[in-house]
Amino acid sequence: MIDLRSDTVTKPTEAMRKAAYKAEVGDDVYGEDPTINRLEERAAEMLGKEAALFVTSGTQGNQIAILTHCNPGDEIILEQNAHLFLYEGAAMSALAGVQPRTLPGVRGAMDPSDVAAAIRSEDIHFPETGLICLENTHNKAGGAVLPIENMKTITQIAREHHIPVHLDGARLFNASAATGISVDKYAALTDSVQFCLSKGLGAPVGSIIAGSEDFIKKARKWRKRLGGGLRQAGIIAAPGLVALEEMTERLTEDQENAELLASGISHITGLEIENKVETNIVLVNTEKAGYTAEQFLEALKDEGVLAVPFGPHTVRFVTHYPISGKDIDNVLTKIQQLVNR
Ligand code: TLP
Repeated sequence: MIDLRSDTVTKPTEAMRKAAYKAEVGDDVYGEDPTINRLEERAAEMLGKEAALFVTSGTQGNQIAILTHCNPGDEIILEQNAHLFLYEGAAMSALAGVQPRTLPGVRGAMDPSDVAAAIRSEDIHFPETGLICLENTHNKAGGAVLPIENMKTITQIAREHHIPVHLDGARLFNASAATGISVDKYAALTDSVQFCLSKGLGAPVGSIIAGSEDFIKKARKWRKRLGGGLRQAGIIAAPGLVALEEMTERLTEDQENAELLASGISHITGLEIENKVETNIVLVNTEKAGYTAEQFLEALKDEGVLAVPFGPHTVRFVTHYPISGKDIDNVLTKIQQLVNR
């Protein structure tokens, strides 16, 4: 099987497994796990933030950020196809007691004037605008990179209104690989940031949230409240350190493979590429080939390729370690055979 369902399916490298085996550990609730401490320090340094916290998943990191920034009854402004809105089980409402205020986006980017207009004024009837969330790269928009100018304008508006901004940077390193803009430049624009170690960076588990010392101190307490206090978890943090040291540079390969896949598919009659491929995600429309997404995926599975549905006629492919150019050639041959049938 060639598994292009997500970059979450990556398996830890040899170096990660060795690092896990050898990791020095301690009780992290007491702040005594040296490996977790090193991972948090290194991540904070790379992002140019005062402090960082190792959390179990991107969802946990995003939700802890919301719980830390907001009060129950607040409203959060975010793009209408944000992962936080579509794919986190309404956790922001279930856990933090906040409501989402979604705005349309172009390739995941909200119009700054829409954001300004959506900020609540002082009125006894209104919720408070507690947070603005951005997502870079934007998953549902097909791995689109949020333009840094768009981020700057929105964060400027937020600052004028004293509203914090959180960045769901699950794939921030992919954005950085695509633009050459370092992750700390993106992170400098927002009060908090979450990125995943367990996607394209290949670690088996975990995400990082980063922000000010004060933010992370409160976030650490929220993680504990959620039952996310870790003990001798250096064994899962050690692969995260390897991910940061050894796996960021190679993300350009995933991008090249995504471009290769998109270019090949664009020559197959009946299939259309829906997104401008900027990072490691390719969205394919199957309607003109006479397939729903589910039918196409079923047939593709019989050919030995996995992907996921992203709409009634949209299929998402994600390239990741260790998928090679040769694998992509194989996938293209299989897709061609499927469409010929
Ligand atoms: N995305 C997963 C699925 O949940 C859809 C995927 O396969 O792409 N933010 C963004 C932008 C994400 O894409 C994801 C995961 C998360 C947050 C949540 O991360 P995890 O899965 O670690 O909770």
